[in-house]
Amino acid sequence: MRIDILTIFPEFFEEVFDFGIIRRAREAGIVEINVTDIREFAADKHRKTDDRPFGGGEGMVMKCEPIFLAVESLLGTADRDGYPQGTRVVLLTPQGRKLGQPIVEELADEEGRVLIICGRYEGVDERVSEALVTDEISIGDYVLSGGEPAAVVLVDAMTRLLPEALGNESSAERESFSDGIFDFPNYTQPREFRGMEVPEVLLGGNHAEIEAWRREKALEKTKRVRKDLIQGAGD
Ligand code: 6GU
Repeated sequence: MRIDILTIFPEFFEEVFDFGIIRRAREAGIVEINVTDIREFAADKHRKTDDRPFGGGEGMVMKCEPIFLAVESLLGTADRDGYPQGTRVVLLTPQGRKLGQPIVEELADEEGRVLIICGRYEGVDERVSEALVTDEISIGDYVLSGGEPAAVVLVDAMTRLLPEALGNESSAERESFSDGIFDFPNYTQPREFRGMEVPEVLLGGNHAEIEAWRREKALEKTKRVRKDLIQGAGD
């Protein structure tokens, strides 16, 4: 799939996608990640990308024109009804739907294309939402200074769902939230560290017993930490 990030801070993304699964997926051509500097599309000589809000008030608002021009240059149109098939334009904003695995699954499409517009906290001219954006997304109920950290979160979550992105195919299935509860606790060498022992059951090689123990531990912790996830989760 192809992902475009539109930002006024392109340098923010310089190395962040050069590690681990995302790096491997890029090298394998599973995902192409492009960063576009919105400032390059600012028409005036000062390359202004924000301005004071009509009606007054605190803070600055991101101007619509540079964003329209950037989207137009990438998609050939600034009308969301005219986008090529399989194209989504996401605005990252605290005023969006809250990101969860179902939205990630909806957006992660090997054949698809996602443009991610990183809003600044103070706001984005509403005409961007009216004409360009197909999905307004927030990554949670807390305040970020801008959408850039959220873009990293979204790109990571999408990329690891793409076919062939994970070396070990089954791990995407097994991990937390694909079945609605936490992952089970893991241990590796050494068997004893500073007096802390690895649970006996994991050393025994009884796979049915290990499976049952893992399920129990995963459920137990999910109930304790995230009761809201339990309703309807598995057996
Ligand atoms: Cl996507 N943007 C900002 N500015 N703050 C957020 C957010 C996004 N998601 C949670 N908080």
